[in-house]
Amino acid sequence: MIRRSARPWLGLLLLASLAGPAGLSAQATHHHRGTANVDGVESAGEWDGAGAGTVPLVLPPGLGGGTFDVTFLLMNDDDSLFVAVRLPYGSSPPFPAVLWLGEQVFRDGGRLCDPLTLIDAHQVESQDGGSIYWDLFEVQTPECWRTIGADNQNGGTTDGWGVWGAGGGSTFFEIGHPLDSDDDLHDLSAALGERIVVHLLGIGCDATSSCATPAELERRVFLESESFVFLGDFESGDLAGWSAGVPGPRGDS
Ligand SMILES: [Ca+2]
Ligand SMILES: [Ca+2]
Repeated sequence: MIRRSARPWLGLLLLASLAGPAGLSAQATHHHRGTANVDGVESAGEWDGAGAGTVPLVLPPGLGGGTFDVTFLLMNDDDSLFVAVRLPYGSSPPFPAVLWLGEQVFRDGGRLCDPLTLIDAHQVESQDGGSIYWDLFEVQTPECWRTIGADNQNGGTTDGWGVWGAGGGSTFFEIGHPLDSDDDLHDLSAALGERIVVHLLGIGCDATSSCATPAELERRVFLESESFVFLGDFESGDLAGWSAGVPGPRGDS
């Protein structure tokens, strides 16, 4: 029997504590286009069109410890946004230890603590061999105190999919969700011309609830014309640095 944990709250609290401004470094913008099969398997060519960002992850002692570089992947098609990460732990840990990929998306250039920023959050967890997917909903208050809960417990619906799979000594996590669902109150529901922020977290927590140092990455995403999304490859920083630029051809990297 798979035991659900209260991990979404822990994950989102960690996101809140870890997020913060970093140096703004403008780089070229590119399309990152593709459709993932959200099955926990990194199939040949599946993520070739994705944008990528590599950051360090430290696993806690109960998961073997060690520091690893992990790579987050992001891409979209006309309907959905897809994210993925491969974590350096080869099996699903026993309860209460857990591995997960978390994603938060903010509309209209919102930031984590901006008042009334609607945050659509998704999380897929590996625990006891089970795959647990959450579609979560948050609203910032002026005090940066968030209301957090599952969409389907707050009058909404669960959108998207999240699945992990193990093999070759590592575990691959994939999430896909609509760019614009019918659940406007709780979901991203982003329109062309808007800018969004994608904040990603890859994490392993052992049975002592030690989570060591999660991998964390933030990307700004521009929803451009003709249903293309392309990433402004900036780390977090001053929103004044946003610029759409001119997208390159599909497959540019
Ligand atoms: Ca896949
Ligand atoms: Ca939803």
